[in-house]
Amino acid sequence: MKRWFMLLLALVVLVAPILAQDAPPIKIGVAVAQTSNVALLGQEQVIGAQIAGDYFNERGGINGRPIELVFQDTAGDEAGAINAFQTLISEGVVGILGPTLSQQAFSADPIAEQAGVPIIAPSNTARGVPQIGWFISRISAPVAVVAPNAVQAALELDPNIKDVAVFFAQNDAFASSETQTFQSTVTDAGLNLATVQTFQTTDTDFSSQVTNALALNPQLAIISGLAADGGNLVRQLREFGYTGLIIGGNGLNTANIFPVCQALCDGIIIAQAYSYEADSEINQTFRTIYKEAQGKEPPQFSAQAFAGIQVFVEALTELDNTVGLASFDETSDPLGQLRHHLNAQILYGSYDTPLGAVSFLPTGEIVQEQFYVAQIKMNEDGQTGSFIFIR
Ligand code: 1QQ
Repeated sequence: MKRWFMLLLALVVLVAPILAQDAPPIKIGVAVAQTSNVALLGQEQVIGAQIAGDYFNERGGINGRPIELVFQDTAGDEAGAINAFQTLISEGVVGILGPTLSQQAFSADPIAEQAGVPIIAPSNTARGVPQIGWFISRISAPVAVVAPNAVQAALELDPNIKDVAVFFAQNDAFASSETQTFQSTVTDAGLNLATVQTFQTTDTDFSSQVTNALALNPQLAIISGLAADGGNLVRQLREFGYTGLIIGGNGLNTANIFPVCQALCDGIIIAQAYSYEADSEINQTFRTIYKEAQGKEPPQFSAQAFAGIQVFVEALTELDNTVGLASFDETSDPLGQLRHHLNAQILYGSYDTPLGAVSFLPTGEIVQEQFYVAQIKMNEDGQTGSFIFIR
């Protein structure tokens, strides 16, 4: 009896990986901005997700069963994100990494919630995103905890800061959320919030906002917008003669702003939810792969996308180890059941990612320990530069 059992066990152990390899790949959706102005941010997410897809498949995928990343461009608006989500959901993905903007998440996430599809937000940092529903989690720490670090760093660089000019894009949910955090951090630090200037993410001319603000002689300017508008605002602040420190929010957190503000990007301070210097094994592995492919240090948005795919892969693997992914095939709704249990597992697990050790609150909010601040250093050529960690 015992011998038979051992033989059977040996057979299962030997055959299961072979069967797993024959099983179709597990599809994970990636819905980020590959076109439009928002692609300045989304391109970095595509790269991070692709690195994760290759890396985890090389290591055997989900217990021998490969994953397939299904990319769907959201472009930069709500309609694009909704379309991408709907397409991926009907293609049978087990979950979706996306969208790029909080502004898009508030429209597209309710569709995933309704369909019962786990979402991991790679870069949705506005207040309220995880609260959209049970299926919505984020791997991108909220501006409320990340952004204040930039103000502290600015005060360390220039203790004489007293008057602050704040700028924000009022047509963007993230920028409107981030500016609230910046404004309360400024007043809580006993600084004078000299002026709050508004703009649109589609604006290219900021001369009236800049003129209004510079009339008040601020020593610190804080910008909450996206990459193209934010980069142009930085450029115009400098062109109009502003010499004080500039903090850029998360929307400016990419080397893709370098072509926009060029040499005038120099010195921008940006809080970070990731550092390529973090010395964990997984981060140094990710950093090496990224550097070999891209010839530069990995940025936050790539690291967050990698970490999001990693969470899907590790949660699926754990689910396979505990109940077995094949067991869902015996239910009346295999994909629906898998999606539901996958979401529960995502929330339950903890993950050693390039962002550090992360886990989730029951709401889907990320629990992350370490935050940083970087400052942009432009090279002599005025075209290339890097993010130097100052905190
Ligand atoms: C958000 C963001 C964006 C600026 C990241 C791409 O943080 O929309 O929430």
